[in-house]
Order: sequence, then C-alpha cells, then structure tokens
Amino acid sequence: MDISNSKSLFSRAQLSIPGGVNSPVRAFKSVGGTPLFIKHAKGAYLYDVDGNKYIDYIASWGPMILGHAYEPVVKAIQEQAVFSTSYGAPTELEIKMAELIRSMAPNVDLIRMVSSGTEACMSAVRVARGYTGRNKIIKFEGCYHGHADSFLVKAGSGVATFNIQTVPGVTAGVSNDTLTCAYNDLEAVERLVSENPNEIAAIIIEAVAGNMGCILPKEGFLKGLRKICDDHNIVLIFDEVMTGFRLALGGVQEKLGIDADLVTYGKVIGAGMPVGAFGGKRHIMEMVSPLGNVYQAGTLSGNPIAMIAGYTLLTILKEQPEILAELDAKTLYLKEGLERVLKASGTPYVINHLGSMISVHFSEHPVTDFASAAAANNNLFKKYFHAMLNRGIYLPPSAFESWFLNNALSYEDLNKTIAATEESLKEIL
Ligand code: HOZ
Repeated sequence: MDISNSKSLFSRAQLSIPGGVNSPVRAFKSVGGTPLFIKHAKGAYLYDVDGNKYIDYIASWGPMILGHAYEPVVKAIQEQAVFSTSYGAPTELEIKMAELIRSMAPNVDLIRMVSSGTEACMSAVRVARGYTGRNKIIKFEGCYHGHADSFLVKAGSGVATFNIQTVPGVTAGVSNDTLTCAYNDLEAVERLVSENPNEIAAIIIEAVAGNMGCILPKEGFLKGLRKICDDHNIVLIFDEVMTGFRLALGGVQEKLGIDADLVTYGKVIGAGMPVGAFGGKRHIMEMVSPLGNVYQAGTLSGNPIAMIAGYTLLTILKEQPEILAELDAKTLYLKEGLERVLKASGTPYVINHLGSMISVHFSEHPVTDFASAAAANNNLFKKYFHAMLNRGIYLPPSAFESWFLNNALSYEDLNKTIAATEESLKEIL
C-alpha cells in the first residue's frame, strides 16, 4: 500500500505540531508506523491522502453513528453557517437541544452546553465539589475523562497507551485529591470511602468503559456504586461521552437501568463537531452560574453550528429507534464472525462487547479492568492492527481503545473485516 503522501505530511507536521498530531493517540506511536492523513470520509469509509480506502472502526471515537458526511447533518450545517458561525449570545437552538436531550436521557433536569467532553467532565466535578463542599474524587484506573488535571491520574486512552505514570504539570495537590481504584472493584471503593469520611465529592466513571478497550461493568457494580453514593452523599457522575445516545438513547443509564446524579456528554451530541455538555438532577445543577455560584462559562458553548449538527443527528436517532437496533445487530454479527476466526486460529482472545462498542484483547483471562487489559498480549495487537490496516481496515491504533461501529457499515464490510482478521491472524501468528 502506497502511503508516501501521508509520510511526507507527517514529516512536515512534525516541524510545526508537537509529535505531528493534535491528539496523541493519532500518532500511531504505540503501534508504530506512520499515521495516515485523511483527505475525506463518506459513510463507513475513510480515504487517505494517497487515495487508499479504509473501513472505519473509529467513527471519530464515537459520534459518527450514522456514518461520515451524513447528508441531513451536512445540509443542516450548511444552512446554519450562512447565518454566522458564532454569536456569543443565546439562541433558540440551544433550548431545543436541551429539551431534546432531556426528553431522551434520564435524570437530566438541567443541562449546560460546553465545547468538549473534557470540559464537561471537568465542570461536572467542579459542580459536585461545590454542591458537597468536599474536595476529593474517586476515578477508576484506565478510565479516561479527558485531559483536565484531575483526570490524568492512572488514566486510560493515550495516557495508558504511552504508559505515562505521572503527567508532568499536574500538581501534587491535584493528584492527591484524585483517589483511584480498579474498575469493577466495589470493595476497593468502599474502602476508599471509609478511609476518607465526608471527603469524597464525586465518583466519576465510564459506566461502560471505552478507554482501556471496551470493558463492561460486572453485575451489581454500578448498583453498588449507586448505593455507596446514596449512603455517603457522594455525587455519582456517569461519563457518557462515548456511550450516550449510542448504547441507548438514554445511554448507560437507560441500557443498564442505573441512575446517575450528573451525566457528561461530548462529541456525539455535536455529530462530530466540537461540543460537550453536563447535566443532571435539578438540585445539583442549580449550583451552576448564573443560577448558583459554581462558575462555568464559554464563548463557544452552545455554538450554533455544533448545535444544529447534534440536534439533527439526535432527532434522527430519536425518531428512528430501529437505527440503534440495526447497529447493535451488526456489531453482534461482527463479534460472532471474529469469534469464529479467532477460535480457529488457536490464539487466546477475549472479545468485550455491548451495543455497538466492541474490542479484541489477546488474552487467556477475562478482561475486566485496566490490569487485565494491560496484561494482554498487546504486542500481538500491534501486529494485528497493521495487518488489518494493510487490508483496508482502520482499527483504533491501541488496544486501550474501544472500536465504534457506525450504521453505514454494510454486512459486506463486516464480512470483509472478518475475512481480513482470518488472513491477518494467519500472517502474524
Ligand atoms: N480515547 C479518546 C476518546 N475518548 C481518543 C481520542 C483522543 O484522545 O484523541
């Protein structure tokens, strides 16, 4: 496969951009090789600057639920853009967006738009601290809630991919206020809470994790967290940046039937435009300025282009619930096909999957937390990644990321992916 144009753009990019990329996981650093520079995308396919076509399993890390350049979304953006790209003043569109999300997501009485998932999680934690008057939070090893200082302790995604133990620039004070324990370990959470009486403001969690591969909460884990939070007046924050409107319209809260106090959203609610939001129960969200004194602000918050893009996508998902069912069926089909060829290859593997999130770990043991994800044969994953890329299948460039399916994928694409896996395994094992 000729990727000479990507190679020369990567060399050029490194002269002006740190590491040549604007977000570390794009750099292919852990899998090796040259990141592909994308020229355009349509439906389920990415096209690089050398004209190569790839079946896309990243979907911009979640939001392209209906595929790339989905026509109603593109048209809505074009129509809105002629009325200006930003006002710094309120619009009716923001109200419609808030009303739409409230109609789909449980426990969202009030919601504030921001510009990214990082900002949403950072703000939600501030609100929880303001509400409880406490400083500490609990997060789970391998969960990633964006790059705000307090979340970079034992984080997943790129922090795990590059094995960064301590992020320079994050002060000891901030780190000390972030307590961590293993995902799915309820006893460890109980221990942290009893060792820090009346000090924990919030527990923040990817209720279905996607930043150490896809990892599912064990039976009773989320329910247990809910009870701990109720018993100790701790704010339970579900980071639904990747799961919201994908696993169900009401995200994990709806899919697994557990209530959160605050919920955060990101790229999905902008159909891939830079946007995020945090929302939740009225008595907590009333802390947010200008209603309360927890200050939070942004010129681009509720940006009209981001709003119309997200409003269009979410409206389609709401009006056509069969879309998520189709997407789930496709993911199950892929899972079964991958299982068939992985089993036949004889290599140990684990496939974790829920709805349209899925990932493959080359492991003999169940992958239920960061330690078990890290213990998998991630060297083999690197080889698998490249063998698949050479066959036109674009997987996340790290074992510590979930794959995201989009509904533009055809069964033919899925069959190609399964066949490519079969061939790749023969090549690399
Ligand atoms: N794990 C990230 C998405 N939640 C990958 C995207 C990025 O960091 O650029």
